[in-house]
Amino acid sequence: MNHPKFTTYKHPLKLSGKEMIERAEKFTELIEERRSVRTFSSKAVPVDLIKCCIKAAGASPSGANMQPWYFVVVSDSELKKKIRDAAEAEEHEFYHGKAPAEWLDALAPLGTDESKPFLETAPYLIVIFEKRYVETASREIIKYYYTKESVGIATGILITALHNSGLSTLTHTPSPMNFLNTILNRPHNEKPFLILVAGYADEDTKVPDIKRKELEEIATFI
Ligand code: IYR
Repeated sequence: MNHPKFTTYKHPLKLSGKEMIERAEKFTELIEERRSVRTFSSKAVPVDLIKCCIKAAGASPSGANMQPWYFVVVSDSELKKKIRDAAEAEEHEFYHGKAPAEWLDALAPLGTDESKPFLETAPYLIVIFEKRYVETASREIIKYYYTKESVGIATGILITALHNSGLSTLTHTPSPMNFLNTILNRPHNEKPFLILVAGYADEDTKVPDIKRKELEEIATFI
């Protein structure tokens, strides 16, 4: 057994109570303005911005610190087209037979259908993979823990980091998504988690008029 090694930790911020609340309110105001968008501008986004936000996502907590995430940043038009074609084929199945009526009813306010032009318009498709285990050189399988939870948290931080830098995103999950392993040449131990479409929201972007739940509906203080 390896003995754990510890180093001193101090939170980087040292704020007064007033500063803390001001900072929290400012952040909440900003993140409350986050919306998923389905129309993107093709305006270029510097790849360094995406790299920086992925670094932020890589600082997420994870089960046994296994960091079970992998990000493939797709900007190549041919690859984006391949992903769009494969995703639209799955979505066609979904909207024309696979999805139960209740699911289609729940989606109706969003106005979605099988057409996914944003998969080609947006400058980046960040394909997020969940590593469920790794195989060592000696073919030993090392299991990772809480991979879905960990990758979900990392995705949340990535969405937040992108929004914080002025970009919009869409979490997109055509199902099944195994075509992503083929197109992006990723190994079997990686399961596609979602496609995070990222770029500037188009000037004429419209979003459904939906409301967020009130604090009282989502939290209890006991
Ligand atoms: N994957 C489909 C359907 C869809 C499902 C959910 I849950 C959404 O929140 C939105 C869409 C699509 O992308 O159209």
